[in-house]
Amino acid sequence: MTAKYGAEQIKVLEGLEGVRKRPAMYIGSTGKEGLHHLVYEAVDNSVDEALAGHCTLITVAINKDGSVTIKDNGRGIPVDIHPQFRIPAVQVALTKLHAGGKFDKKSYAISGGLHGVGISVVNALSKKLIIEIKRGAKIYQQEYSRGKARTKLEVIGKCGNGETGTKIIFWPDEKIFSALDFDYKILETRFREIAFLNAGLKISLTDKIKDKNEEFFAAGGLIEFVKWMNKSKEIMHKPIYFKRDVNGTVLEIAIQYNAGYRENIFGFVNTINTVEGGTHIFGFKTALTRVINDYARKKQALKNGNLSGDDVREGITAIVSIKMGDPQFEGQTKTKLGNSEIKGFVDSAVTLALSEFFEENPSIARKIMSKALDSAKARLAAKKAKDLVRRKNAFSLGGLPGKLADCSNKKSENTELYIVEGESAAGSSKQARDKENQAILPLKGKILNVEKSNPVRALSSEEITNMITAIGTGVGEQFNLEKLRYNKIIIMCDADVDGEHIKTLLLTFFFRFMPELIKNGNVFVAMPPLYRIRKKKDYYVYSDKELKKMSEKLATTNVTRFKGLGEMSSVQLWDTTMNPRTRRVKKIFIEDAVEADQTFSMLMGDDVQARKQFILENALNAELDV
Ligand code: 0RA
Repeated sequence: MTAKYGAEQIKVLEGLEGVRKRPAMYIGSTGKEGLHHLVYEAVDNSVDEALAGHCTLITVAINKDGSVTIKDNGRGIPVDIHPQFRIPAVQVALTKLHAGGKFDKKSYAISGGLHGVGISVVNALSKKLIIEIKRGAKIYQQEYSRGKARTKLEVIGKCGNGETGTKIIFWPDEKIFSALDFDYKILETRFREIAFLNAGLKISLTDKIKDKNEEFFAAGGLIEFVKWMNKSKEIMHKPIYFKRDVNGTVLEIAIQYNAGYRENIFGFVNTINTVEGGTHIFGFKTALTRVINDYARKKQALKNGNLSGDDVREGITAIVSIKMGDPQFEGQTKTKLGNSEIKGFVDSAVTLALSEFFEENPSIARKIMSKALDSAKARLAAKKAKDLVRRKNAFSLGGLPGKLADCSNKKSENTELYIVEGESAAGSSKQARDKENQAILPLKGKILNVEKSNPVRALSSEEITNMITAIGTGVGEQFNLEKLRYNKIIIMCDADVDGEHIKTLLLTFFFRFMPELIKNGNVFVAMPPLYRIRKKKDYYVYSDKELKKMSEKLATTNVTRFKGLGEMSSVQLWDTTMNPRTRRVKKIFIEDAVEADQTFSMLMGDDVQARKQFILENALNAELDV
């Protein structure tokens, strides 16, 4: 090859050097999440090929040697010489940043991938990558290392003329990643979601280490998705489904109400879960409220006033999926759809389709309407109850709960609210705390299981109203993040079974009533030590694994197990669990919204069999990571 080739190559490689220098900018992190992001990025390219209508099967394998194989039956990445770069097009895709499938806008109108950085990022962050392409009756292969081609693209064999596809095997670079093990469960969740969102696309996942295999396939697409989400709930009707395609923007919606009280609306844009919502969700909610109000008025079931958004969404499970050309993602985690034209598009499409459905299915329409009317009645009753609580609270300090030991700093920036289980622990933590910035709210044992009670009952429970008032944001439609009174909400419970249960009840409350706080990163769990080792000075130990290590290191067996927080002196409590410089706290985040919803329903709901199964499967990693 000539000097020209070399020069182009250098320009290209500079781009990937940037990826290696700042990997987190491209894949979020270099931990477990980032590692799995490599697989998503590669799979997204195959999903794009499916969205374009050319691919029906994607197979993914976790291999014994630490690599992952992603294979599809699409058209195969083009191998002809790229006119500008004078190297095979596939090599451009693998070595040029942002060159994924998207460099050819004519080929792809729609494209997934959260960061959309493409397959070159996977290449840059792999110590080795092999690509194999079947195209034009030939099999091509090329090998890379850390973003650089190690071989030229070679023909290594023949195949049937109609046989096309792309196969990538990559070995993540241990110089980049702190974690190198792929987790079957994490991949499984995402692939199930992709299969539901792309009716007819089959994704096969194999773990050759654990010897596990599963195929994800949903002929019914979103209809199966809502059924799956409602699988442990009492459903009210068969799913409502419609699809609209206007100038290549495709809207698909599935709705199924259940007998519960919760709202479960999940939005997806080009198969990406828009956790922060956006214009598509806004348009959907607006239309839903309007159609149900209009229907109720027409049936003379609603004389005065209106059903609120919360009323019409009680017990709803819905998926709003949009596939579109140029999505603009906004928000903290870039998961909020910003395109303003989408709001009106979804609003009018849903208004038309849903009113038509109601006309044609009066018995379903009636059930949904009655549920919303019931909810409105309960809402009025709850308002009365809340007013009562508020009046009661007005007698305590500035409307704050009497049990709250507030901090003196009134700005929320550096302040923390400790929610503490038990009287004696609350007592020591009040002595231990930094009064300037740390507030203590004691809890009387177990709070109500909000998963099993209706919102009216939940919101009239004293422990729960105390928390809501102390936190300041309100709940539901009135939730306002700007009113948050503390920067960190820290749940502090004993490190025993009861403590775990209370922790789960509290997390369930936050997940159902203030999910925004979790999404915004304000909710934490304190990690009190399990043991103290006395040897000249005191050492605190936070897990059994650590205990083994420490006792070996200190050559000692002089060990005290803490039975509960209340047993610690205020000095010990401060040193181990509350001092921001020395304590450990765990930030709670929602890895996958659909999965988290299922987990909470199952952990706290009525399906005993499912809960048993979950506990059996998860007994070893009993940590609650939502
Ligand atoms: C650009 C153009 C064409 C296919 C692809 C990219 C493609 C990329 C990937 C990545 C993973 N699997 C893929 N499959 C296809 C189409 C070119 C043509 O017209 O045949």
